[in-house]
Amino acid sequence: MELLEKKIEQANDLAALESVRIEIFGKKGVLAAEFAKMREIPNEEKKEFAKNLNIKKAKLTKLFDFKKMKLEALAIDEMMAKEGVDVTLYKIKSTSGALHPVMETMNKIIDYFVSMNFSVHEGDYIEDDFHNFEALNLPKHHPARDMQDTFYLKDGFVLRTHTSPVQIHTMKKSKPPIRMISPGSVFRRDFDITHTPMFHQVEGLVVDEEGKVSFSNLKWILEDFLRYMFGSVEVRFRPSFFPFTEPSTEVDISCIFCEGKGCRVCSKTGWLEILGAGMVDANVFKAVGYENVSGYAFGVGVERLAMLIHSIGDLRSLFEGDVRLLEQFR
Ligand code: 2NM
Repeated sequence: MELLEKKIEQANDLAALESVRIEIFGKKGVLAAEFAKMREIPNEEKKEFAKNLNIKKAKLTKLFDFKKMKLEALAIDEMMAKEGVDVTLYKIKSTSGALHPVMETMNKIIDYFVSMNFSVHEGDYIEDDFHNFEALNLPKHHPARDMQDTFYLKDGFVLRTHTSPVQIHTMKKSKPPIRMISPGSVFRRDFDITHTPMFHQVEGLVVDEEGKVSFSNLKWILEDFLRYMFGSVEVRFRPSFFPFTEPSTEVDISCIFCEGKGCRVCSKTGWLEILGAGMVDANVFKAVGYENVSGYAFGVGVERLAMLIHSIGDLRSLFEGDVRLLEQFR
C-alpha cells in the first residue's frame, strides 16, 4: 500500500496522475481487487478487513485529491508563463457611446437646481387617480382625464401624465420647507409631429411658511435658470392658466435663432415658449393637508429644450433609436 502512495506522490503531471488513478481507483484497479477479496475472507474477519480497507481508501483518495489540485495549479502557472499577452496585436477600435441628448439636457437642468439646494425625487410611473389628478385640482370632468389623453390601467391606476404626483407624495410625506425637483418620464396618448406617447419633464416645487415664498422668487430663479441654459436671452412672463397654480404664467425666451427678429422656429414672433409655472393653488395644499403655507411650482419639457439647444427639427427622431442621431453628440 505504501507503494500506491508513492505512485501518487511521484506523478509529475496530470496525465501521469490519471494513469495512477485508473490503476488504483479504476474498475479493475488495486482497490477493486482488494474489495473483491471480501468474498474469500471468513465471516468473523470481514468486519475488520472492510474497516481497514475503507480507511486505506479514504487516505489514498485524500492524497490523490491534494496531488491533483497541486498539479492543476502548476499547469495553470505553466500556461500563464508560456502564453503571454501580445500587446502589439491589432485590436478592432471600439466606438464610444454618447449620452442621449434628452438625458444630457435633463442632467444639465438637474445640475442647476441641485446647485440651488433642490433635492431630487424620481417617483413611480404608475400613479392612482388621486395623486395624478384629484390632488392637483384636476376634477373629474377635466379634459386631461379624457380616455384620449391618458393611459388607463386596471383599478383606477394610470401612467403618470406629468411628474407632479411625485410632489404630491413628497408633500404628504414631509413638512415644509420643501425645495424639490422631480425629473422623469411621463406618458400621454399623443403621437404626431410634436408629441410622443412618452416624454420627459422636470418639475420643481418650493413650499415654506405663508409669505416666505413669493412670485418674485419664482421669477428670479426661472430667469437665472434660463440664462444658465441659453446664455444672455430676454425672458418674458405671460399670464396663463394651469389647474394646479394660481396665478399661472408661461415663460418665454427671446428666440435663440434670430435673436428676437422673427424666424421660422419662433413663427415670426421673436419668442420661444419654454416653461409653465405659478404659485401653487390653495386646493393643492388643501389636498395634502397643508395650512398657512405658500409655494411656487414650475414644469419644463425636456425634449423641447434638447431640440432647441441642438437644433433638432423633428421630435420623433429623438426616439427612433438611429445611432446616426447619437453619433452627432459624441
Ligand atoms: C407645470 C406648470 C405649473 C406644478 C405644480 C405642481 C404641484 F404639485 F406642486 F402642484 N407641480 N408642478 C406645475 C405648475 C407644473 O408644468 C408645466
